[in-house]
Amino acid sequence: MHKSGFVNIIGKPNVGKSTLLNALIGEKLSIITNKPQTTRHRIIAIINEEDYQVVFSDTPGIITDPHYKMQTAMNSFAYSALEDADVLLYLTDTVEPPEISDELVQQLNNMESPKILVINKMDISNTEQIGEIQKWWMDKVQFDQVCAISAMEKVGTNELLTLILGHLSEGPAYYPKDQFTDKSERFFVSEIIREKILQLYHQEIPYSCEVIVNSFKERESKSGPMIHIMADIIVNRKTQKSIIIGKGGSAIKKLGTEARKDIETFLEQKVFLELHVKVKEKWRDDDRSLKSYGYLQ
Ligand SMILES: Nc1nc2c(ncn2[C@@H]2O[C@H](COP(=O)(O)OP(=O)(O)OP(=O)(O)O)[C@@H](O)[C@H]2O)c(=O)[nH]1
Ligand SMILES: [Mg+2]
Repeated sequence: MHKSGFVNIIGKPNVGKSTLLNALIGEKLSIITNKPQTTRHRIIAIINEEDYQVVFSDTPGIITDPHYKMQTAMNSFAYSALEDADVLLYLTDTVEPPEISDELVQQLNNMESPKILVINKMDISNTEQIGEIQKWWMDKVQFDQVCAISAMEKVGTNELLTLILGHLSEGPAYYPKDQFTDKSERFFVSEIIREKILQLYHQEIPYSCEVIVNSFKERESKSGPMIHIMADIIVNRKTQKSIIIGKGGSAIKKLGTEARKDIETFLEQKVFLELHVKVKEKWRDDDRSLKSYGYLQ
């Protein structure tokens, strides 16, 4: 018998959804930072085995109070994961006080598919905190199962996978068995650059940036084949452009070096990375920009 299904991870920003996705598939696919709203798209990652295919979705953290159209689009990606889940993983942690809208409670309780409450970051929580969080959630939502894990330390993640497989029913492979994501190499390259922006810059800067890879070419160099990548960093205001660049170009140089190293690891190839900064005022509220950056259809 061949089993398959869509297993969708949702939850508030920063609870560790992307860390869990990567732990489940055993690869660094989704970017992870200690800043909320790191993930902006729905990203599919597939586990392919002879007798099953699990299609996981990582989603943006649900934003309670979206300020920009971009954030509304991010929420739509998260909510879309409620619609096609064969199994839903609702991820939470014990770090931030629990919070959920009545609307989402209702949506969760109306779902027919099994839903598992996953309490993450058990490495930094005690039993009492986990018990309290579990009680708070179980009073609101009728979860089928609860489990505590540490996605970062991969504790409890194998047991979670076993639980998930137990919920999957007989079905065909939805994707070719050699495919492990729905996103392109260009997408992951732009995500790696964005991850470095989130790590290296402060306050509003990372949230004002978008990264677009506009050229990706294999070339011969003296030291062998090399991928030449050109990417634009879009910022919201002129002042942000000079912050990204830094004094004498020092900040963007550091960004380029760090991003290139991780891109080389990801692509397993030598990379030449060229970054350009462009200003596009209020792009986060501009339909045309949002469309061309993949936030709107
Ligand atoms: N201590 C601890 N930290 C964790 C664990 N899992 C994730 N983190 C940290 O929590 C932070 C957020 O992790 P992400 O995986 O980016 O969280 P996310 O839910 O995908 O966040 P958004 O994409 O912003 O919605 C990072 O600093 C992670 O290292 C865990 O099990 N234990
Ligand atoms: Mg994420």
